[in-house]
This record gives sequence, C-alpha cells and structure tokens, in this order.
Amino acid sequence: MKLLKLIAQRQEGLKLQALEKLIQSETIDVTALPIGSPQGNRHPLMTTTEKIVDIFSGLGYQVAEGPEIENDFYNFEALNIPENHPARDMQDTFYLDNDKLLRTHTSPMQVRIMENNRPPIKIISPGKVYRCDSDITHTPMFHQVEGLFVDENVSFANLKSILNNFCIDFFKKEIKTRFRPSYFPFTEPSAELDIEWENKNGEKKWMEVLGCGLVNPKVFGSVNYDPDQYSGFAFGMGIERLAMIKLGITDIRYFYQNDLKFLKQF
Ligand code: 2U9
Repeated sequence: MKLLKLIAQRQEGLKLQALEKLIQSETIDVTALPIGSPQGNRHPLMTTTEKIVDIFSGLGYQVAEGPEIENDFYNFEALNIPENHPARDMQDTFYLDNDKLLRTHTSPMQVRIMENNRPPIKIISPGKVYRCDSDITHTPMFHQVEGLFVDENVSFANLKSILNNFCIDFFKKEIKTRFRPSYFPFTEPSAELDIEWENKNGEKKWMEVLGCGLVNPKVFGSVNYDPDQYSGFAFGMGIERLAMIKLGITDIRYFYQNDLKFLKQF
C-alpha cells in the first residue's frame, strides 16, 4: 500500500517536471530581434549633418530651422541679391509663382532670426535647398549648413580660426587649409576655404570645402542693424560635398538611390 502511494507521488512529480520543461521551452521573448532580419543604419547624409551640427553646438551656436518655401525678400532682396542678378535666373531657381520659390540656400532663415533678435547672434541653419541643376556633383535638392555670428568687433581672424578648427574636428586630421578670395553678394570680403586632401592614388590635392566671408553691411541694412556698431561673419557648406570628400564617394546620386550595397558601407 505504502509502495503504491510512493509510485503515485513520483508519477505526479514527473508530470509536473515535464509540464515545467514544456512551459520553459515555449516561452516567447517578445523583445527578441527576428532571426536573420537585416539591421538598418543611419544614412551618411544624416551622420554628416549631425557631426557638423555637433561641432558648432559645442561652440555655442543655436540651431535655426525654417520654411523651404520662401519669398523673394528673404531669399534674395535682403541678402543683397538684386533683381537682375544671375542667381535669380529661372534656370537656377524653382519659382512657385511670382513671389514664392523653393529656397536656394538656408540664409533666409538667418535673415528672419536677425529681424526678430538683436546681436549677439550665433546660429547655424541646416536644411534642404533647391536649385535647378543636375550632374554627378549636383542634384536639384541638396543639403546645406550655414552659420552666422554677429556681434561688436567680429573679424575675419575670428572666422579663420573657427573654420580651421572645424576642419580639424570634421576631417579628424591635422590638415592644411587655405583661404582663397571669392565673391558672394551677401558677404564682403568673401573667401572659399580649401583643404589639402589625398586622393585614392595618394596624390595631394586642394579641395574646395566651403564659402565664407564678413556679412555685407547692406545685409545689415535690410534688418535695421547699424553696420557701424555691428559686424559679423557667415559661412555656407554643402553637406553632400563634405560627405563625398570625407567618405570618398564619387557620384552624388548614390545618396538618393537607396541601394543597400552603398548604404551598408557606412
Ligand atoms: C546671412 C548673411 C550671409 C552664407 C554664406 C556661402 C558663403 C557659400 C555655398 C557653399 C556651397 C553654398 O551649398 S553651397 O553651394 N555657400 O559659399 N554662404 S557665405 O552667408 C550668409 C548667410 C546669411 C544673413
């Protein structure tokens, strides 16, 4: 009798053990990643923009973003680009009607900020811009970051120092830079910044990286700043161009084709 009881108890125990094992093996981890599904990664234009914004944020620049549809005043007039200037040509600008257009640079946002604030102004403006242009280094839409610093006694030396440090931080090397005289209606004097960069064959070449200059006093006139009291510097860079130099990409169109073989390399 005692033996039968012990066998029954043991059988009950084994059944419970088997049930426990079954429950364990059927547990579903709802947080587990599906086996073998491809993982995404950040787009190289995204990481490049973030790196640039990070560098300038660390120097106290505020990010200012704004509308992609602009009007003639903010995109051209306020920036000393007069009515008959070639940049306004129908071939370059996408007009929506007589006054509305797709912004050709992010500068209009900086005009809006100046209009509503007094110096010191220290902003960077990242975003999409549009120009009627298409080949291996140009697309009708591309991305820019522009910067603006306005205060009393801002000099070209301040601009050179900020941009030299930016290049060292962005390209992660002690690289050589040079400033070449240039022309933009919204800056005077104006310059382009080149870096010395080694191409795939190991040859050193000067590569144009960005444009810059001291804010043209006429631009201060458009926002009622006294050009005798304030000065400022501004710069603008194409993000696709910087990403192409840094990552060794030869055709701008790769950025927009969503080809995983391209995107997975970064
Ligand atoms: C204000 C006043 C001045 C912004 C600037 C450049 C020089 C420049 C180009 C770089 C490559 C455009 O993307 S690109 O084709 N930009 O060279 N941009 S100075 O100057 C400003 C901006 C705002 C109120």
